[in-house]
Amino acid sequence: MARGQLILVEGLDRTGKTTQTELLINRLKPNVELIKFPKRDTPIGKIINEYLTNANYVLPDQSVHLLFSANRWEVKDQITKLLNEGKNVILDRYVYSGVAYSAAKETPGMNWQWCFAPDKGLLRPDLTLFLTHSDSRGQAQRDGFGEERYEVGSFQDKVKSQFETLFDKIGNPEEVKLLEVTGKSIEEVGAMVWNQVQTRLNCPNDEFKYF
Ligand code: T5A
Repeated sequence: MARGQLILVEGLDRTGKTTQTELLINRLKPNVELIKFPKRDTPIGKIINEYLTNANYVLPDQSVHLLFSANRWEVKDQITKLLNEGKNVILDRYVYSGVAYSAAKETPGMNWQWCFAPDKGLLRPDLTLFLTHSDSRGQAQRDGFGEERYEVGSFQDKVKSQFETLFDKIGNPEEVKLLEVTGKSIEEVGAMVWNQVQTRLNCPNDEFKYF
């Protein structure tokens, strides 16, 4: 049996990742599974959730970074099993978010290389869609923005810059597609996403690749 495809939807906060992954799941049902990172229902995920939602919860930047990475390693075998069973797996955030948000803090010693090191060996997606925008103020006006720790406009600009560095350094241009969402409706973004996913689904499945 051919393995499933690993498709990642990345982006800044409130760019519509969850909206788009849900649309994708509906299109690909029943042969699909969604995994959202951080996966907040695991023991490690519960600590991450507390950190993100409680501004008074103190953790060193290094510790929280390693927790986010450990949260991905917790689920690696589950993802591999699903793909081997022929299921397509949609990821909502993954390694690139892990590196970009931590490196954007500009904590001494935590450059992108340091942040990337613990994720080396995780499965590399067959397709990565990065939802990007040219105006962070537009995202800040969307429902819910500002409720969690990293949802601050100036920080989001640094995160965006880190994502761009990362795609340049560790992203394969054949696998990473940047989708500009500024001023586009949910349906318009959905059409761009589906176009890329359909193209990928028509490609033959090859060997697993790893970061
Ligand atoms: N993080 C994450 C790390 O620091 N390290 C890591 O390793 C990982 C994995 C939580 C935080 O954790 C950080 C990054 C984050 O700061 P999260 O749970 O994914 O990560 O949090 P959010 O990015 O905030 O994700 P959300 O799910 O809340 O936002 P989405 O998914 O980008 O946006 P979505 O789809 O929920 O849409 C937001 C609103 O916009 C509307 C929607 O209807 C909704 O109201 N919307 C649109 N409106 C107009 N036009 C469009 N095209 C729209 N698309 C959506």
